Amino acid sequence: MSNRLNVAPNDLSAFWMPFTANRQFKQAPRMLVAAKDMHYTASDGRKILDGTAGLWCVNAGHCRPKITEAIQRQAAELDYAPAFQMGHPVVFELANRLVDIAPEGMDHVFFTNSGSESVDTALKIALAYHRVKGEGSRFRLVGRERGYHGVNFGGISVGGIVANRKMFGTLLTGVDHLPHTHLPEKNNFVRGEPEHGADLADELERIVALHDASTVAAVIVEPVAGSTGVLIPPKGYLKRLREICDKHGILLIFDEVITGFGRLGTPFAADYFDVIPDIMTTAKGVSNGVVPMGAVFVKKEIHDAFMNGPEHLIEFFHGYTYSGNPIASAAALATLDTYKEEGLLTRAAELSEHWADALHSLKDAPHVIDVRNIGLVGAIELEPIAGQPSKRAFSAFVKAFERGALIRTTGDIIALSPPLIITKGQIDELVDHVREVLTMVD
Ligand code: PXG
Repeated sequence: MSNRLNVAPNDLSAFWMPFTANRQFKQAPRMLVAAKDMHYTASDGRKILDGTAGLWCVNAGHCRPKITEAIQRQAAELDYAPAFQMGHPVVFELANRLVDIAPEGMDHVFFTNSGSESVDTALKIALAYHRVKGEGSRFRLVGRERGYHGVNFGGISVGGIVANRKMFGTLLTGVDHLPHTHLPEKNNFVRGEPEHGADLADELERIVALHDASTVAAVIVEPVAGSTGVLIPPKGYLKRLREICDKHGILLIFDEVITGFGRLGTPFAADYFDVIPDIMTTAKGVSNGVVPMGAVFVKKEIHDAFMNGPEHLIEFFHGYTYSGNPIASAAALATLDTYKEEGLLTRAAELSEHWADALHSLKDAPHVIDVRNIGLVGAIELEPIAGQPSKRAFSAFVKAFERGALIRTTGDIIALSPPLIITKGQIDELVDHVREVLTMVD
């Protein structure tokens, strides 16, 4: 039996931290204790410039008063309402407000609590949609190498990150993967969308030819792959995927968990690339990361296909205890208000030239082998230390934190995605931090 009284409040051992080198972290913890706008406060009182919007989610910046007040008000008024066979007004208002800013034709929203749940929800909607239409033979799902679609079983099955998959058995069956689109030898140091690689979308034709279109339900891709190091789609690639899906009756799912809510300078990446998917998964920025929430957008035809059976029967056997939770919904409504009042869903477009100039000024910094950018996302790829992948970038991350900037690394890639309220001066400051730590690392 544990003796709780003997456990110091700052004992770090009980918490098994997610996606973290637990033992290393606990020897030298990096603790955040407060946040405001563009900055965190570390436990030693230092201000840390947030170069990553938390984990790509705090698009409106930290502790914004409107959002804080909305959560406080909602918690005092209606804390929780059952999500099944019951409703509350805030979530209906939120769904309408989301549809208002969604790409044309995406008229319905299914709520979840995270990106991972949004992805698994979208995959289930796709499979069930074909079945209710009498095309139940369409059971195959197609993802992409280097794709990240969260950590639930559906998401890791269509995802393309080896470390996230290899420990977990057979995963979903009937899944194929498109090749990733990262072609550094052809596209390095390009600003925005790269020229080469649109033809990689034609690999979908090969997969369809192998299995027959009548077995393929859906293709899921991140419009811009975030987690695996900001892989920007080659010019024309997403349009080509859309055409091939249309030709074969396959649903196209965009995973906009990172790209949604203004990251590219448009409300969604679908707007940026002018390619409208059939289903769109979101999370993170929908509630500014403050209260967990995810939202899956679907086209009217997909939703309506479910609405055909007897009216007293549940149409879709899926949902979460916290789907559309009142407090998360209130946080999301206040988030949308903040985005609107401050023009944040398009602000990245105004900043993107300055952002690109600042990032590409790192071209000649030590170890840099590529720089990529789009909207307010950027990546600086470093030459790995021979035999020790990830080490150089991770030590840049630690040094940046010590010097007062939060950056994110994946492998030997530094990924940057600041809150959309960042100023030009703060962009320069963030990039100066990166330049400086690159001179300090091995
Ligand atoms: N899809 C995409 C495209 C994502 O980026 C998820 C799904 C899963 O979301 P949840 O809310 O279940 O974590 C994500 C999450 C990183 C990083 O550093 C990226 C994510 C999460 C944590 C870290 O790149 N993306």
